[in-house]
Amino acid sequence: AAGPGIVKPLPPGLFTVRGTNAETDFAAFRDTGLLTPADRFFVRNHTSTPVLSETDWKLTLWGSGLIGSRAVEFRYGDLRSMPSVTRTAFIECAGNGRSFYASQQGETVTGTSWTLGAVGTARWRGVRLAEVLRRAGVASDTVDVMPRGLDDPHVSGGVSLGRVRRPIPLAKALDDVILAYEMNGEPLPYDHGFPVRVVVPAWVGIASVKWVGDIEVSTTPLHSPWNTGTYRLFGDAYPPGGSAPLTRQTVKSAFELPFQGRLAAGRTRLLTGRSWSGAAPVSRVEISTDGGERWRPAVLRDAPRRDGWVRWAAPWQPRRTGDTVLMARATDAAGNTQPARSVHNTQGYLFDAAVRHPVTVL
Ligand code: MTE
Ligand code: MO
Repeated sequence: AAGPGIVKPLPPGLFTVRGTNAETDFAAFRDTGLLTPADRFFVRNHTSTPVLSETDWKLTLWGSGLIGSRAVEFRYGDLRSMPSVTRTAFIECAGNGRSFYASQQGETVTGTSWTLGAVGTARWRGVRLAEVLRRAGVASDTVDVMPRGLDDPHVSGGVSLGRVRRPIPLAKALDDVILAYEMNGEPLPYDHGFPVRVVVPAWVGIASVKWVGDIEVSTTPLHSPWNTGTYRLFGDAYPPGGSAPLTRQTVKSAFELPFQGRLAAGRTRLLTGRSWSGAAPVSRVEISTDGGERWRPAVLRDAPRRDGWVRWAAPWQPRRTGDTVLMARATDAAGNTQPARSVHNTQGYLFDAAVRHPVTVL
């Protein structure tokens, strides 16, 4: 049964709610550690949060890629009794930062108008998808596996696109993908996929299917609206059919401050924020307090980490009163640096430019 959009409380001042989506206000990360508590974690629902029971739940693997094409079922208790893995990873919506295509670059894009808070980092515990596939018996010519959620079919423009589902290439599925049943040491909250969700570290959030109910295993490439019509890059810079389906997230940075925040002149203030990348650990962060004229290094407060974010800080003593623009730009260990402009795509995915963050010095 479908729940009422989002189940958990969304205190004002911590979230901005848009339909069945809730973005964490980045300033709300300021007093959190490396991990994002579940009650501050953003929610992106194409549908509505279903309230499921772990005793009724089962996971069915099926398709041409299973040996003898024989379907195999796993119950919640089966997963719980298998060897577990625990891993810290961010989940981020591919559209995080989308609003800046319009507000910063003057470009038109479609989709939910996120600022930078459609991201969170959690410690996920569950079983490796590779282990579940091994127990089910995967044929050697398998190419794709496609998890599907148990939430209601997604209706877009009056047309049902069916249940949320998106293929994962077998090589990735066997690498670091988790079927998670815990988030930060607790059973998954309803909004984040209870009883079991997929976690695909470093990839666009849509790959991490929540409330997973079945997985198609196939010897031929699989398609769904989430890897054909959306979650690819379309636009002048891309081929007519769009880019390949999106995989890894780009580099981003955000200040733990409200937009249009006010700061006192003459007082030293510790500017704090976070940076993350889907390609490699973030190794360097620079900040500007004059709209990008001059840059200086921020101090990293965490060791560079794969699939997580690093916290950083830089002291600033604003002298002149008036409006100014803060900026942060990160570089990852693969050499990706946030550019001055993000390349436009019509659906506004993978914004990676350094964001202009207006503040007022009083
Ligand atoms: N899985 C299902 N079944 N239904 C959904 O609507 N939304 C996806 C993904 N998994 C979605 C889903 C998208 S677009 C994102 S960004 C992430 O879940 C968000 O995960 P979160 O809500 O736990 O933050
Ligand atoms: Mo998303």
